[in-house]
Amino acid sequence: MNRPVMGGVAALNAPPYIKQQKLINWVAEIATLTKPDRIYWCDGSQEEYDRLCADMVASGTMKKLNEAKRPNSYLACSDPTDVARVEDRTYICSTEKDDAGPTNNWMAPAEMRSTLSGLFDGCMRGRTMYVVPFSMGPLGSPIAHIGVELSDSPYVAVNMRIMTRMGKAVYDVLGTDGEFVPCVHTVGAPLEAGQADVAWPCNATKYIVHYPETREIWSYGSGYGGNALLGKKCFALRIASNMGRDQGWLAEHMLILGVESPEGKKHYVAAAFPSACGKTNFSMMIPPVAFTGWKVTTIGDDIAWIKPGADGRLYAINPEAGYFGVAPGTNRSTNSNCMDCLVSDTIFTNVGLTDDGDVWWEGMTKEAPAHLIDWQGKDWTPAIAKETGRKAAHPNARFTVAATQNPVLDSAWDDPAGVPISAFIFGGRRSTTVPLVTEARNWTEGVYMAATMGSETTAAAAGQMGVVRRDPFAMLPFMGYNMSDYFQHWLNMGEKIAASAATQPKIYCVNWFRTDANGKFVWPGFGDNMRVLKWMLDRLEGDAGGTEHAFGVTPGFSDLSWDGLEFTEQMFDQITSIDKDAWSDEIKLHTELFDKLSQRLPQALHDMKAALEQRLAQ
Ligand code: SAT
Ligand code: MN
Repeated sequence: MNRPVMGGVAALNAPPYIKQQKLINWVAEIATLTKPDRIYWCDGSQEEYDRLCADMVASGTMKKLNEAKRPNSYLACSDPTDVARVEDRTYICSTEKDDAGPTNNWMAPAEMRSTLSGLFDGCMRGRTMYVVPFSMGPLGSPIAHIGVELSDSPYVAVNMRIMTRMGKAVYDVLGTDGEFVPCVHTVGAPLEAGQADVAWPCNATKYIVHYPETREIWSYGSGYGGNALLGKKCFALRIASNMGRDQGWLAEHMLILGVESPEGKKHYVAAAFPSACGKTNFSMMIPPVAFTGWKVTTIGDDIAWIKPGADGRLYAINPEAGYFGVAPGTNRSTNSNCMDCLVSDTIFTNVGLTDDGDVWWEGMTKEAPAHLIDWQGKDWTPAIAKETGRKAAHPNARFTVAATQNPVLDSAWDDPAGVPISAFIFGGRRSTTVPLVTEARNWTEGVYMAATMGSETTAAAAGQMGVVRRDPFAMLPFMGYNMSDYFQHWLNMGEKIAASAATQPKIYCVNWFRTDANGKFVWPGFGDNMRVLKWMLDRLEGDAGGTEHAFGVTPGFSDLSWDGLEFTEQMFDQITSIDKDAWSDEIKLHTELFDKLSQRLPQALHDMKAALEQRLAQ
């Protein structure tokens, strides 16, 4: 094979519009280490996107969907061993182990660098290294930050174009000496000369590594989602949480939505839920028919960067530009706005391919197609599914789609100044114990609620599903430093707002997922979550009732609006009752968490827990 090499290193050919020598030197250095056959500098154009997709169709990585049914859309199916984030392979490599804290995997930076230099040596052989410049947040915004990802996966390059502001214009913002977070990614599957490629190259060995002090990301062996699209969890949460701690702002696993009353009063709220617990659905919610005149609009569906403004209030931006959402369960009744997003220009990953060249996943339509090719490339029929339990789509199958396709995109979504946050919502997936909604009586009580939140695990991460684990702030897999220091950072932020002229946002804890004796969800969820959201807004305005109990304020049946929904007081009781025995067990789990985090846990949270225990004992 004739390779365009210069002295054993692929020709750099940096485009003339790149003015930063440090960046060019870094690309050269990584190319020398990883030894790709070619270097390709992404410009972010539509032409480039179409070309890379066409190349991947030719190589078998993607299939083009039926143009008449789903224009300009593709399906990629991953290796069955590479389908979700790998939390046990994710590392925070701070100099001091205690700075990563007891909830993170840690390795000394020098040791990790030596492990990785072996793995990355020649890892891109036979492949192209894509140089992917991207901005998290509106280009040039004072809140935005820039990254450059070097990846040997064209799938990553095209997904990054949807998920971030990716392309040539980023270099103008960078100029000659602007800062960027260097992100190196490889699927870890070099090709020998003449060796045929596979549809989804990856490696059984995986490392997702962060150096928080030098703000670097190195990812090895996976091509999937948060493991590979490094702007998302790696940068916008793990690295950015470090920046936020140092610079006085917050990087959170939160959707941001706008909600406007019929009278035209508008609030923005940010809501944290673990992966695959409905953030995308909540952020695009369609209020029930009876809520005439209420409007919900989306700023973001997964990540929020939140900074104090000159007036003391907290202002949030969505650092992303697209949605990488869970496909299964998405349909016209659960999230019609999302279905509208997906009508064209979408990359689907690990869903089923119908006989007419369209996609299908569990829950998309009431009736399944009579036949399709499942995400693993096998024949699938409802009868086969019944017999074998095999799914058409992997439970963590995803769509990648631009925010601009969202019919309820908020007009301020791209505003570099961000939007003011009136309330924070924290939610877990709990079949028992935790009531539908609770309002914290003060900031510290809210931080306690968020810190002790538990949730049943989902398919978004490799590992067992459905086990309750503590997931503080829905950040457990995404925290870039010591969790206790992060709690302290939240307490500090609250104090800062209190010391300003602004009012602190209210803090709520919700649970849409309580089940009945048959294991069925009692709460209808989705659009009906508007009923809970309205109660919160009414509370903000000071005109909704609620009852105080051991750990906050919860609405009574008559405090919520039930127009257009048959929901009995007895059902309401099922999802709001506070069972003393269950709570005594729950507190034991708080104790377990606090024991684990004891080294740096803020005293305010110990005190809050002691007070709670006392109230529960009464
Ligand atoms: O794969 S991702 O990390 O992007 C999805 C998620 O877990 O939220
Ligand atoms: Mn997420």
